[in-house]
Amino acid sequence: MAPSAEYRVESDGVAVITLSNPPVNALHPAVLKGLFDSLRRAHADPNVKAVVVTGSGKNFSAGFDINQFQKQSGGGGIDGNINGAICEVLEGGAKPTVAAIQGVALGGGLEVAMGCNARVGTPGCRLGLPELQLGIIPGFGGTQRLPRLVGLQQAIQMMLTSAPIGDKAGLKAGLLDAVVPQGELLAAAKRRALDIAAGVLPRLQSLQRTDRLEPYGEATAIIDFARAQAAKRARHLTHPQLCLDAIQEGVAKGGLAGLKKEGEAFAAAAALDTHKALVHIFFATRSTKKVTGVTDAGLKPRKVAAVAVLGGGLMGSGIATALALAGVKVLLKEVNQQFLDGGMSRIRANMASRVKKGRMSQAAADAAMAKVTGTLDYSGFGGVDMVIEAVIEDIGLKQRIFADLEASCAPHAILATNTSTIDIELVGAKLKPATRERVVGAHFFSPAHVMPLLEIVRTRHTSKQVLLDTLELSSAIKKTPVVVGNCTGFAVNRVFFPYTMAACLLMDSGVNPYQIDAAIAGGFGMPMGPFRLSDLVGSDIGLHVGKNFVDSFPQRVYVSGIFPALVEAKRLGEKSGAGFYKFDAKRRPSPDPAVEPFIRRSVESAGLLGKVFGGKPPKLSQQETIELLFFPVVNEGCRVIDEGIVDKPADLDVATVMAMGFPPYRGGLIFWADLVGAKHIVARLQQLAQQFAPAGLAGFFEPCEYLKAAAASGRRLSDGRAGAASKL
Ligand code: 3H9
Repeated sequence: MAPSAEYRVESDGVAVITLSNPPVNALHPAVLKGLFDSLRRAHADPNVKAVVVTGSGKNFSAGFDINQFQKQSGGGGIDGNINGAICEVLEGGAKPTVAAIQGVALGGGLEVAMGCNARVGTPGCRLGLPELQLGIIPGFGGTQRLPRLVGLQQAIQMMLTSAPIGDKAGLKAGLLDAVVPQGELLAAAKRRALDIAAGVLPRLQSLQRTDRLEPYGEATAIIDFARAQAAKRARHLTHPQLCLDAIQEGVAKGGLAGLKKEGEAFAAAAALDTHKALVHIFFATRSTKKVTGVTDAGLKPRKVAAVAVLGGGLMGSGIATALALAGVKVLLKEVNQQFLDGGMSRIRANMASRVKKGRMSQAAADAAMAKVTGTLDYSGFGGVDMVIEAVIEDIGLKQRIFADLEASCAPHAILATNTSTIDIELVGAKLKPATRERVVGAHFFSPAHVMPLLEIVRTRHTSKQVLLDTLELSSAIKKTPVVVGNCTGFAVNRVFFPYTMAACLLMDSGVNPYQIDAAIAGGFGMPMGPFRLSDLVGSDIGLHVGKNFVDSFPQRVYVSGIFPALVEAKRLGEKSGAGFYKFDAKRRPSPDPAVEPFIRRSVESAGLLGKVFGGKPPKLSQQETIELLFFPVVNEGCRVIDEGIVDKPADLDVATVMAMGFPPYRGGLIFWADLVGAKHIVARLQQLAQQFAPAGLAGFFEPCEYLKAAAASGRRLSDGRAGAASKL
């Protein structure tokens, strides 16, 4: 159905304009033009007394069509003349207007509704201005109308957090004038519109209102506070400040001046790379569900209603929690009663923590908990649709378990392993060929009930149906899936192994690890630096996982002496109270002088200072530190693309953002690398390879063929490799 705004005049003299662009009635230019033309028609028609604007299907509108931002530069080719005029015509045209809101009214959708003289909502509707999460600011007058409808304090909160509010909060705030059941929406909106036309109700124009705005002094203080908060929370981002500029102008000089400033600030934000990166992440996150050859193969996903989880440790209990929260029946198996009790209480604690944080009610937590049953044997396994094995990383044990599963489960049941280090084909190696088709990796990230990513690892034998069903399950449990090929570390851990290694290489060259962490966290925007991350993961785990990469890719690894030394001294990180940092009782980190002798010995045994730097520790700028750590990561990411481990480069962007906290406003690893430019990355890696060659470490930096080819041809790394043989 082509995007449009449908127009009809009903017998009571109300013109109903329906925004129509399924599934969310995004405001495509054709919808906006349709709305504008319909409004002019209604205002000019003497038989029309009032106007109701609504949306087709389940939603009012999710705002401006974000696809347009990708098609055209500088804010999506927005027609400022029409768009500026729409709200003017809605608000102050010849006939009063009322918005009838069901589902979502977000961004431009809510701005259209705020342009109307009144708003009627339905239970469950969601209202918000989430433009900032796309790197822009509201551009249809939202920065001016929302503060005038709900007050500055709440309006700023809604814009800066991008979080929508529901019908009850909307009514309380004054954003909605009434909430009625869905079946009565249109009638209620029409009644209100006719009452306004008849003068029974006042015709309010939100841009003119001053009753909800805080007095000037208070308003200025609120804006100042918001500026400081935004600068602290998002120090790399300028668009929140641009949004506040527009709000401030409106407060100081009135709504019309504010609208003008909003237009300028919108254009400035839309020109930033941040906007392009965040729009890229918006679509990339939704496209990971579409896997070439799987989701387009004409198969129907089967519902996974019951799942057995093997192992109630940290991962197993987290996975069980995620499943139960989504209403999936869970059978949790452990080897003895004590371990089973431990697993069940971990799940209970996960639920309790959500209740405590106000993220769910006690009743909902109880209902979710009731979905979980404990067991010590395989007797109930014949009734499950899927098993997720989350026992310790021991290949012999896993193979024995999978043989038991082959015997105990129904022939359709998916047999998944949550291993992060073991070759999935080896796990299923001893099974019958038909069973091997049902074996897949379901790699959750810890804590599994919190982290949003699920790496679905396919082997050469995994069937398309099994992948499709696992994709379906991931949607059901609200995880973003990324289907990847089977290799050491799969996609995420493999791409990031050079990160910790490069950090250690710098430290072993004499650079202070806390300085490195500061450059990567504060400087680049990662949630924490590599040494702080190592303390979180545990140096024992890091050492164990690192060995896999040393075995798999010996030509491009750096092995520091620091990890074996820390493990031997039981400096395992946060869990043991000290690692690179020391931790207080509340697990807050601070630099630890006691780690210095370990670092000194590691520097001495590495010998890099003498071999590479002539005895003088290098003085690296923040930018040089970022490049030294991230360019080897980009290099490995390019290998992963080249080998067809991911379906498309954008999947790697989503995976790095969701699993590693790579800043979304940089667009993910490969998007960021394209902004930096393959040419620069290759030149720098070659220079580093040369510099570290005397220490036998040229291979660690040597750029791969994919990267070099992109640098030579000018192709973007995110274009993927033409004609690449996919492993998927
Ligand atoms: C704006 O309004 C700027 C203005 O201030 C002024 C400009 C001058 N456009 O997420 P889902 C698609 S900026 C185009 O899977 P859910 C989405 O890609 C906009 N497409 O479902 C997906 O397509 P596909 C401010 C959109 O139920 C399909 O709809 N608005 C848009 O989990 C279903 O989406 C926002 O930032 C759009 N605006 O969540 C709201 N929205 O099936 C962004 C969605 O092909 N949207 N699509 O993959 C959302 O937050 C969620 O999509 C929503 C539905 C809550 C609406």
